[in-house]
Amino acid sequence: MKNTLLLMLLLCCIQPLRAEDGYDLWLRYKRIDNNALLSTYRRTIAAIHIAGNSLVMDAVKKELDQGLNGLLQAHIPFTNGQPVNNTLIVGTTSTLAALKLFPKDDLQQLGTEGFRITSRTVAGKVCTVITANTDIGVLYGAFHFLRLIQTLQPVANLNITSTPRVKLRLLNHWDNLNRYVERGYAGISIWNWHTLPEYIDDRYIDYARANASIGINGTVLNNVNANATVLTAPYLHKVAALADVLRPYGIKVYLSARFSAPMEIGHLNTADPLNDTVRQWWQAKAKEIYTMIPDFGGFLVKANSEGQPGPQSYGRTHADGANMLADALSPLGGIVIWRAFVYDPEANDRFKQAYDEFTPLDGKFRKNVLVQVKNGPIDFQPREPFSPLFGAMPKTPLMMEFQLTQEYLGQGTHLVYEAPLFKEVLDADTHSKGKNSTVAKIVDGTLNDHTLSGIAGVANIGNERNWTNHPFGQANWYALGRLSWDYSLSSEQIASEWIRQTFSNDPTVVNTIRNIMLTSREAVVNYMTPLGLHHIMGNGHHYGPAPWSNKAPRPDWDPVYYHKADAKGVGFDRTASGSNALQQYQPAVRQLYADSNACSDQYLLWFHHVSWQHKMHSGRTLWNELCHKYQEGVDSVSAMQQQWRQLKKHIDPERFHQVEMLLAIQHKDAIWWRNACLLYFQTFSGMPFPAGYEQPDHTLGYYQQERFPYAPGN
Ligand code: GCW
Repeated sequence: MKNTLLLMLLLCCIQPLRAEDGYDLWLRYKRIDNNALLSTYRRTIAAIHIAGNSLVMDAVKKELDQGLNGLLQAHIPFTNGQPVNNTLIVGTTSTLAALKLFPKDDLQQLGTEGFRITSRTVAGKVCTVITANTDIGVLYGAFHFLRLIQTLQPVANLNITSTPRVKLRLLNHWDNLNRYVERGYAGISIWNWHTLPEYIDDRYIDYARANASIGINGTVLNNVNANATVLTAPYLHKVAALADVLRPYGIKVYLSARFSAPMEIGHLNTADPLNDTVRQWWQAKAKEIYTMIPDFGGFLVKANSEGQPGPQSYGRTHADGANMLADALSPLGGIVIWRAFVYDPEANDRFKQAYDEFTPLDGKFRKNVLVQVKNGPIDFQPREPFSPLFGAMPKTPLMMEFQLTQEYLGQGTHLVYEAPLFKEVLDADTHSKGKNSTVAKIVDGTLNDHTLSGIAGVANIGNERNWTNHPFGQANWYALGRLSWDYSLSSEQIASEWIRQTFSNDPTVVNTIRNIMLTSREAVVNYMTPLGLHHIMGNGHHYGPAPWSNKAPRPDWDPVYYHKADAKGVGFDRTASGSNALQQYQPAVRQLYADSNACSDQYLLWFHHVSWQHKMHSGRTLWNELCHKYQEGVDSVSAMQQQWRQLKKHIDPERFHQVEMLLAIQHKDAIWWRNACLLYFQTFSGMPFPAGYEQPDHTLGYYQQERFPYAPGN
């Protein structure tokens, strides 16, 4: 009897690893599994006092309630009166004014979104204060405070001040109105346009919470390959309903605007940006939007790119187009984000196109226009040098566009942690105003004194239960938000935070997963496109390798255009003897890349066509180095698998098994990439695989005849 009782008691105390479906993202708020810390936290937060009434403050209250009750497994009372000892006091500088906590000017530096969290004595009681100039700042502070607890940080003696470095921190959804997501690998769109505006899916609210928790403050709801229907009244009502849900979380909505909308839904016979009727149409449209959505963010525009309409169809420039929309939006407080993703099949090097088209327009855009530039000159490859536009348009605020959805990075089945990629670009020195003119300082506006600044991530979110399909896709969403808020955070720190909140604070779990994450980006570079190869993926779907492809409707959609392999060697000569794209960089940057013997391996084939016998820094020939790198990529994935397996007893079975299966796909794909690419390049190099290397198990012909007509996202 006694034994049975003991056993029952024991069973109650053991917390089994419950199946988790990933829906809660990094906001799981599970009980703190460190008892000593748990009691400390409980002691430090004995009551909560929330000052202020608004939808935002309701969200603050709800989140703290849910978060603290979950993490501390204690019901913490809300108080209204004088603070007692260990009260968490939460409010704005005005709602807390009576407590005379801070000298007035002291908080001005927090601006409209920053926050402060301090431990201090209030009316003789030891308290923790979360404050900001605005309700939204308070919400960000509340999320930060919850993150401290979730990641087991001390919450006594706090003195934290935090403000965002970048003003617009946006997601770009490439979601179509029929819910198909272009380059989406996580199901269909979360926006259920058919049931809006009446039906508000809980997911919209959880989406808002997740974004607010990492500081994302805007979302472009629809694809840049835009459908004008979203600008019609019935759809604007749906957009307004989403705006209402997102507003209490500080998230503004934006729309991708189709440039030819005046013709398609306005029945005009032109969309010429200098035509008065067209201009009036956009002005009226803007007013209509703002009557429904008073805090509407503005328009994102893809124009004269990949078949999209634009001002050039009327002999006008990108600036003419952007300014027309900017003029319609500026009296209402809206902005235009005009994309610089343009390229022309006639040009001799796609690399150069955006720079050639946009730099002459520097200084010609209205004050409420940002030009949004992809991180690299081509298209979201595993590794690209920074786009030469950064540093070349000092009079224009340039917004960064990263891609969270892994179009060229293994899509929904490969584990690739992108923070190191983002950081590599942000930290790159453009030398545009002397040394230390980093891309980050251009993007945050400080280098050229712009007040508008922004970073966008092409969303990897869909209606999959866990949002991103690959559980580790969530980390890229998380990293985008955290880095947009503060790009000085390290990839390691962001990974640790994410792991602790998403999986566990157990040091074995944190260290092992962080290792996996931090090696994953270099792994994908190595097994797909080492040494500066780029864009050699299958046409259209962009999933697997197809370096042999040479039959696309446009030469610049074909891999052979980018690698230029022949009997002499491989790589794209972008020096003075080739396309001279290097000329678009400052001399100090040019110098890094101009000499094929000095250029770092990472960028070698981006800028040079080098012989198969070329001597690499390692002492190997280029051919042997290529073999070595592809193998290294495969080996890294094996190592990732091995490390993951060690976590079996530490991770809930559902997510453990899911990641295990996905890593197996990634490993198989890495081998596929290695074999297909090396067999193909071998037809030019004519050199044998180095001794001891795994030999391909199929012929080149086998890989070439494979077809993937139903690859997702295409
Ligand atoms: O990367 C390419 C994609 C297109 C995308 C385009 C863009 C939305 O293959 O699907 O279109 O870039 O960024 O506009």
